[in-house]
Amino acid sequence: MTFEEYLTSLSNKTVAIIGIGVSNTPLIKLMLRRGIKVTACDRATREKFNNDALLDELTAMGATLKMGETYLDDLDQDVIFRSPGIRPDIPAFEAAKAKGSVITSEMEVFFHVCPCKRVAVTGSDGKTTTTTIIAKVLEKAGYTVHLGGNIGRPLLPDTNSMKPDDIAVLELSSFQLLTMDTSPEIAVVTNLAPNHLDVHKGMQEYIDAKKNIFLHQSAGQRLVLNRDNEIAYSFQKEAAGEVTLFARQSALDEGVVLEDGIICVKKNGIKREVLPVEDILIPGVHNIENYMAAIAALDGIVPDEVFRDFAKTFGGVEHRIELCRVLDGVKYYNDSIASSPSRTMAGLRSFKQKVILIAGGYDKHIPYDVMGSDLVEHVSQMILTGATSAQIKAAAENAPGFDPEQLPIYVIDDFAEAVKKAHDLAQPGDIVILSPASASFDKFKNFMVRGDTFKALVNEL
Ligand code: UMA
Repeated sequence: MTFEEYLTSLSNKTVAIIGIGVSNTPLIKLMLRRGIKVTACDRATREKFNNDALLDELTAMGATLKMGETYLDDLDQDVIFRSPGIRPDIPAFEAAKAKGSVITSEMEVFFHVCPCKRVAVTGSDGKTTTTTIIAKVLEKAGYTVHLGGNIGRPLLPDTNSMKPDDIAVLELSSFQLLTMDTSPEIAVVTNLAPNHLDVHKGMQEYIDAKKNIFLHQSAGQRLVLNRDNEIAYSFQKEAAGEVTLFARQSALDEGVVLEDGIICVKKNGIKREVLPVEDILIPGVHNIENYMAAIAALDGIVPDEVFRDFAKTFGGVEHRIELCRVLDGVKYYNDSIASSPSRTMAGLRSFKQKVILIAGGYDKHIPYDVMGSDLVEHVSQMILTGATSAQIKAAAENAPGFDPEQLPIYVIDDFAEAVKKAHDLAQPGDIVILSPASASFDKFKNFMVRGDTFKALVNEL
């Protein structure tokens, strides 16, 4: 089905769109422009939503708005789009389904109507950087690329401008994958570790959601898996497509490996050197893994030299170990994207020296003990701010080798004060990094606002 045919099929139907956020807003506008009857719903009250201009615009375009506590009451539209952050099995959706409504999402529909090949990346860590590398390398190789998904841009509204020879490159979250019944031509799983357990029913549901990235593939399609991550590797058993493994640590006879500091592709008994690690500008072993995943995804599609040229100049994605200022010999890094312990651990390990860490944030009910040893090993002073401060403090204090003299910990709830404290503590040559190991929602709208706030505060120092 084309997107046009899909839109036409909605012309005599009612549509509810739940969540007026990044995923859905462009879709709401497009449907209204096509004369489709849309009810746009959001749990935020008008006041809390804090964007009168948008709400007025939607109303002027013909939308019915349902805001606040009762936003899910009496859902009975023919088609209901949910935002990624809303579970598909909430009672309001179940009741609507029983009355005949179809529950779907922007991403599900996009997968059904996308006219070109799709490369999609999921995983707990490394998704955005890997997705960005894949998209930019494909562009350098001459493809027209549409980059979107969890990275922050919905692609469905742009479907009509896509050509069959283009490539859509998508970052997919577990929330988006939860109900997906289609898989991309090339699927990449970077790694899996506990995350989002505040929304998912448990680790198993999180893993099962991720599997939808490849379960609906067919023979000949490609699945890229991380051999070093046991959960990701276990997906091989259920793969319908052809599996390409990558491994920074494990030995492999076939796949993408790291040997003598060079990322190599081993295929049919022949080894090809693709990318020397010293050519990779962005720091950290996790970024070597991100390149390995991208090379596995695009092997045979993009010439090796494109990877080599690209890696030398690509400085990374905003909010991901982003160098934001050098002041009085102190380097300030914004790693606001690090919303889980594993992410912060990867960030800490990418520096050769100990760092001054600012961490803490919204509590997703995930374990923090895992990061204790990394804190002791890689952090010289720690400033904790936000809801998870106590858990992170305990993780450090309970770790083997913890010494309060070697790792002083300051708990400062006010974010701006925490940044000032880091500045007061830092000496020339030091590194200060915001890498919260927690989501941002206790104090900020999202990790981007948190990162922008950090950068603004650092620039005011
Ligand atoms: N809302 C409700 N009811 C709810 C939950 C939310 O009405 O139960 C409303 C909110 O008030 C808000 C709107 O829904 O006004 C949308 O909020 P949202 O944040 O859930 O969704 P979007 O703004 O559409 O953003 C989503 C992703 N957010 C989540 O999955 C939580 C964005 O990823 C993504 O970039 C965007 O779609 C485009 O695809 C963010 C994220 O944090 C960056 N993702 C998680 C991660 O990467 O770890 C999964």
